Amino acid sequence: KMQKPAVLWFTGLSGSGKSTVANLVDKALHARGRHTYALDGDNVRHGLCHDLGFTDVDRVENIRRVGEVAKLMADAGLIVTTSFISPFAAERAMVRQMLDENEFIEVHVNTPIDVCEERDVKGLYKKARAGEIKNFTGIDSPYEAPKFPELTLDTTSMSAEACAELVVDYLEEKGYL
Ligand code: GGZ
Repeated sequence: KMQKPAVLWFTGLSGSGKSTVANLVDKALHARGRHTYALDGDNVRHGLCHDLGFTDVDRVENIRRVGEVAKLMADAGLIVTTSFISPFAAERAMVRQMLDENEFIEVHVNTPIDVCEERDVKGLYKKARAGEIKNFTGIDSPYEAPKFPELTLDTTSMSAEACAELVVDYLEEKGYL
C-alpha cells in the first residue's frame, strides 16, 4: 500500500536547530522503512539555488524552488523535510497551497534570537552585528513567525532528540506512519 507522503516544513532563525531536528526525524523515518529526503541549504543553495543570495527577492525565489522540488518528491511518495529559514508567511502559505491538503506540515523551530545569537555556531550573528553580513535574518532582515503552525518546537526546553520524537509522534497520530 502506498503510504501517505508529507512535507515537513521546518522554519526558524539561523542557528535555531532546524537542520539538526530535521536530520534526526529523517533518520527515524528511514529506520521505519520510509523513503525520505532532507532538503536544506547545504544541498540546495550550492546547486539548484546557487544563483540566489539573501535579499527579500532572492529568498522568495529560494523558497518557491524548494517548494516545487518538495512537491515533486511528495508526488513520488516521499516524506520530505525542508530546513530553510523561510522568513515570509506569504511564501510558506504559497507552498502550503501548492501541495495537497494535509501534505504540508509547518514546524516552527521557535528558538529565540538571543539563544541563537548566544550559540552563534557559525559566527554569523557576530558578523551581522559588525555589519559584515547584510540582510541577516533577525538583525536587519525580518522573520515572520508562523501564526498557526502544525507544530512548535521549543529547543530551549527540549533536546533535539526530544523535538524529533515529537515530530515522529505527530506523524504517527495523524496517520502518516
Ligand atoms: C540569514 C544567512 C545569511 C543572511 C548566510 N541571513 O545558520 P546557517 O547559515 O547554516 O543558516 C543560514 C542560511 C539561510 O539560508 P536559507 O536558504 O535557509 O534562507 S531563506 O529561507 O531565507 O532563503 C545561514 C546562512 O544561510 N546565511 N547569509 N543574510 N542567513
